[in-house]
Amino acid sequence: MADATEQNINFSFGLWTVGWTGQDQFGGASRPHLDPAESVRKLADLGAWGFTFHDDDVVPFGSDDATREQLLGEVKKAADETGLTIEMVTTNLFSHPVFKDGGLTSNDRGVRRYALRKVLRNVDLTASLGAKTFVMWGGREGTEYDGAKDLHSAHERYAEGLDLTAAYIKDQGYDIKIALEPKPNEPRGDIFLPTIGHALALIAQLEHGDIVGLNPETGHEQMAGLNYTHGLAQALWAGKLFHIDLNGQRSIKFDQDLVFGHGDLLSAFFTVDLIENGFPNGGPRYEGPRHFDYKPSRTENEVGVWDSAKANMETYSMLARKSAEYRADPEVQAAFKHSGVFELGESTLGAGESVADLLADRSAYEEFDVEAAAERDFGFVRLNQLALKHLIG
Ligand code: ASC
Ligand code: MN
Ligand code: MN
Ligand code: MN
Repeated sequence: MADATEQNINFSFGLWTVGWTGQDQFGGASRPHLDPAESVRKLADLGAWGFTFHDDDVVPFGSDDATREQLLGEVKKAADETGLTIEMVTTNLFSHPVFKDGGLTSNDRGVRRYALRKVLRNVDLTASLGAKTFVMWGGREGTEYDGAKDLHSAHERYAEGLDLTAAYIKDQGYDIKIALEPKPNEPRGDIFLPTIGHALALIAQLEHGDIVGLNPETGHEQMAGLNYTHGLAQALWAGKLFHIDLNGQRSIKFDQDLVFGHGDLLSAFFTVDLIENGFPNGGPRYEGPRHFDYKPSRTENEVGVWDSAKANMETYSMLARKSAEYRADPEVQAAFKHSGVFELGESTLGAGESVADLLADRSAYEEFDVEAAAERDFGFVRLNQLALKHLIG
């Protein structure tokens, strides 16, 4: 796609996205199966830079080793021929009924050991393909009933599984980072690590948390009523934004996995603004691929599959251009200044100032004119309207 190439944006897609056949809770597939290697070629034609997959997207669960080698070989060949980068690999610990009570946190110890073996096998695969990110979405890690698990043990086992995986990566000398993907619910009633914040808190408790970070998905945060851009910001601030899953979601309901921007468009604008332009006062930047994890709606046939894949890149590219213009607009910069956006970048205590100095500073409290300060107009509405004008004006 001209736009993606022009702006040199590294767009990437999960093979399970375009490959989704439309099977849902209430009905069977509405589209035929797509050959993964063919999808790679098609994504390359559309202007994508890379792709990702779950083991089971390419190699059906239970395949023998020869079949596995053959099917992986076909996808590798497609990657080589098209120049597409395999940037991330992930493990399916959710489809087979053996994982119905979870993988790393199943009450069944045999299932946990099996899940860990499946994960480690895919860590080896990730390394052999040269991918740098290993995503772990614990979709079945959770409960429907609060009494179904010892919830303390569940967190112990989750941490154990993650630390063992991270330690294995280090022991093997692999250049791979783990990215955890939070989701509040679906398919479980309540999933462990429901939000970015929960995942960050768990990572901080790990022994090998230095190579464990996040892969936040737009819709997963929005399903919890949370602000995706704020979540990305906190993950960046913590040095933990390793990967992203971009898509669209219309408020708190089932996981829609819409095209990026087809949910909350203004939120998508600010997501792109953060990713492409960084924080107004500088700071850490997201350097990874612009990865889409969406589902072409069940109403579409193969035409709609590729139209929707293109729509993700097109929407992102349009928002990238519009957010660049927004930042470059002198009126916006003046509005930032008026609103105190730059002022928030200044530390609250002055250079060399101590708490004792603050306590001694009468102008900070005793003589501070709270009434005058309370009268300040921050101009946030005007600033937001400027964003809207750049977005749709
Ligand atoms: C993933 C991931 C998800 C789920 C979902 C599977 O690996 O990031 O959000 O699996 O896409 O349908
Ligand atoms: Mn989703
Ligand atoms: Mn998902
Ligand atoms: Mn996802």
